[in-house]
Amino acid sequence: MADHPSKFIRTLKGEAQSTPPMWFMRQAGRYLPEYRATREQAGGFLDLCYNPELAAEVTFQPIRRYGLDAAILFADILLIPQALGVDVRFEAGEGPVLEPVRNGSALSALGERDIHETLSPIYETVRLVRDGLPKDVALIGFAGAPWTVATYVLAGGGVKDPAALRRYYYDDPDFVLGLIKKITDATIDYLIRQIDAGADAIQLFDTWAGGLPAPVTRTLSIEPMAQIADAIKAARPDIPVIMFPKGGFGFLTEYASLPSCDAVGIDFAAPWAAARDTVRPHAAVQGGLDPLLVVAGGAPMENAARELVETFKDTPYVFNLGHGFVPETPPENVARLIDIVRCS
Ligand code: 1CP
Repeated sequence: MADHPSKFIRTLKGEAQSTPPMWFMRQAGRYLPEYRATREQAGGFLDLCYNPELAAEVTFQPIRRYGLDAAILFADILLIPQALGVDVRFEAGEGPVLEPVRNGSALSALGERDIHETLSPIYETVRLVRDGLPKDVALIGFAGAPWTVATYVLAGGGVKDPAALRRYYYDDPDFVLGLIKKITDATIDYLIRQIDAGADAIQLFDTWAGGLPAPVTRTLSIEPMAQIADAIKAARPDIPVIMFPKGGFGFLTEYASLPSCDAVGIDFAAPWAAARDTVRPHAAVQGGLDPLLVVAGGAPMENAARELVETFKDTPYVFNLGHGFVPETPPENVARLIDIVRCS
């Protein structure tokens, strides 16, 4: 697909660019005043996710403001457990609260209902966004990787040390693998529907891939992500898959070498030149900039951005952060960052 209208998609397929394509994790979100206004209009965070017109609106906001190379569907990784029947709430200022699943009977109750009954508004958002975007701006669909989603389901919300939840796997591997399998199967169906509604690429977020012993990393992070990517490639072979295993630096070659992995997202702790040398020639690279540099702005941000572009010069590289924007990010620093990348 060397002739794809999107430079971002061509890069994921292995083409180096003179200026890297660019988008940002959490590019729609609380740092933007227009997002805060639309979220207010929607009611709660989940009301926003399930309202196709408003979710499409917040997906467009950073594209309108900055003219990026890709939009990312506005939704959340916790919609999958909700569609499987887990009670999910977002308390103001507190983050997600879930009804934990910790035993076989709670596990067997998951997925009794058709997940698409819950998720159909998301497919409508994808259609609205794809219809409204210029052809050269790609639309990224996404889901959480099964291990990251499982950490929220096991803990009943976000926790300080998600890697410690591996003890559930040591206590009862069949239970945890059963949970991972339900999440994996639902995620495959969900992502194929996103693609059919218009998503041009898929990103899997494994935010809590770090800090696990190597065999556990392979079993709980790499294998389920590989299964999802393989299933996507089997069903929709043209769609690139990006894997973002945050904290998984020691395993970048393993993720990158998976036959269905087109690109690997690197987090802000990854050493850039080493990431370039290990991931290439297996896959394209995305990301790496510390999101807190964009809070700071000025010379530290500008010098780091130039150095990042220079490190990945002449390789297929997508400019992005090493994790999402934080709410205190000044939007004008984002505009300056974009200028720096375009002029470097
Ligand atoms: O208050 C608000 O308005 C909600 C803040 C917010 C936003 C903007 C949440 C709650 N989710 C989102 C959107 C979101 N989440 C996107 C949309 C697109 C974009 O990037 O612009 C995406 C891709 C996600 C993915 C997501 N949700 C992840 C993986 C990526 C990451 O940031 O690590 C995770 C871990 C979540 C869970 C989640 N969603 C929201 C919160 C507060 C949390 C918990 C985070 C934690 O435990 O630290």
